[in-house]
Amino acid sequence: MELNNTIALILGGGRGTRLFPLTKIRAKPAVPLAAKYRLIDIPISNCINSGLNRAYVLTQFLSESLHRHLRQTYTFDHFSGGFVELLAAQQTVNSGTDWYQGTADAVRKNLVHLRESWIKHVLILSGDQLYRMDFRDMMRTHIESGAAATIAGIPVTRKDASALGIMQVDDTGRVTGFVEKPQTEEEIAKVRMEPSWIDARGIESQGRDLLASMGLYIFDKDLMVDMLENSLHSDFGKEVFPEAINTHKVQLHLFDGYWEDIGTIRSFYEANLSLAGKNPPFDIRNRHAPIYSRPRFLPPTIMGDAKITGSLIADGCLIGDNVTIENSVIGLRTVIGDNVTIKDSVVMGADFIEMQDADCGGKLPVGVGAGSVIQGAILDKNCRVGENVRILNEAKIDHQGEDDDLQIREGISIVIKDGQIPNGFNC
Ligand code: ADQ
Ligand code: ADP
Repeated sequence: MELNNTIALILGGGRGTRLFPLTKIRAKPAVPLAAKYRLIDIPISNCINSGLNRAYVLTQFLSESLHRHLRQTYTFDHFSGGFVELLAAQQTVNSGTDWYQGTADAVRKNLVHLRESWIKHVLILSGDQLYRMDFRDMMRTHIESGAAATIAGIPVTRKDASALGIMQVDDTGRVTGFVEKPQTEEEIAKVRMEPSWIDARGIESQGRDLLASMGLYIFDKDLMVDMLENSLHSDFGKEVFPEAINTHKVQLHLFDGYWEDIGTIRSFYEANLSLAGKNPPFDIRNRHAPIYSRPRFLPPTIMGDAKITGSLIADGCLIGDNVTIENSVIGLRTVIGDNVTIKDSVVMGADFIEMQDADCGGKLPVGVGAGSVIQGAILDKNCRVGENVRILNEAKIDHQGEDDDLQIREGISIVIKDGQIPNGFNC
């Protein structure tokens, strides 16, 4: 099933509050993931691996580093017609002064880019999920069912239901009911499925009696344009989709692989760490469907006498002696001094290699200083953590001062990008 009359619109993030402070000074798609990627690499890689090489990324802010990342990573041979382009809310034509209100509004303000007649289908993707999907399968479901819109769905338990859109479908897979983020048992009861329906489709339900929307949609372009132009809907999940199931045929595309929404600090942290073990639920070493990122010319990691277990270590790192790294993700160009212990942490690394004799202008050197112990933390890029620092959050206190270099959110200590933690600091 070719996707040559389809365009992908990747929703790159609204206000970015749930991932704050990682989104404090960057657009959400540019948030580093799994030691050497960025969030946006996941949906774009899925597109490319599905033979779809025309995508727009919708974000709030025109971010120079995101722009550069996309430009330097996703360049296509000009005979292929492929492109990945950033559309930033602050730049839209006729968008007035109000920036994106919600996902539907973000797409509405960019309809001008969908005018070309070769575009028959629009694939709407989220920019903050970790999964691998061949969108050709989804398109097959869409075409074979003759639906006007198709939505990807995954079986979930009640525990997960309150953060997701939950669908009910008939025997043919046509969506007949939908509740966005049900909070009560009554709401859930309205859209509950018989587990046997899921089992009959070759997927073991294992106690999962709900079908969650993955926030991935294929729309016939004309329907989508019509719905957006003739309504004030601001959100796909809350408004466009519920209306579509009443007025058109909307089909479920059932999926049962690994899929995680990584739009909150905790889910982002846990998804990163889940990749670090021996048998990760999401395989970054899949040669048939690789995850792409910007090619870099980095030296190999240089390691002293270190003990590393269940961790990902990216290129260009410098790791000292008597270092212990356990269940952690160590990003590009990370510098770790002697006698350091890092456990259950995501260290994003640095944007540059700081020379050993560099004059840091009074700042501490970039990286984690000798003798420090870091546990349960996210260290954003270019952090300067001093010597004998202890970041353990033993008291389990949340501390959310927006401008502070160290913040604790959802129980996770976060050192913000370019943050500095003085020698001997203990938290
Ligand atoms: P949410 O993820 O809560 O639920 P939403 O906040 O609308 O929905 O975000 C969807 C995607 O769009 C995210 O990737 C987000 O970053 C991005 N986004 C949000 N506002 C944006 C804006 N103004 N401009 C550009 N991008 C924006 C949705 C569905 C649920 C479904 C879950 C699955 O509404 O039904 O279950 O996704 O994760
Ligand atoms: P990575 O993806 O390798 O972490 P980035 O794309 O974020 O790297 O770039 C890291 C830093 O390097 C940027 O903040 C910027 O200062 C610098 N940089 C990278 N590429 C360029 C470029 N083409 N021109 C200018 N500066 C660049």
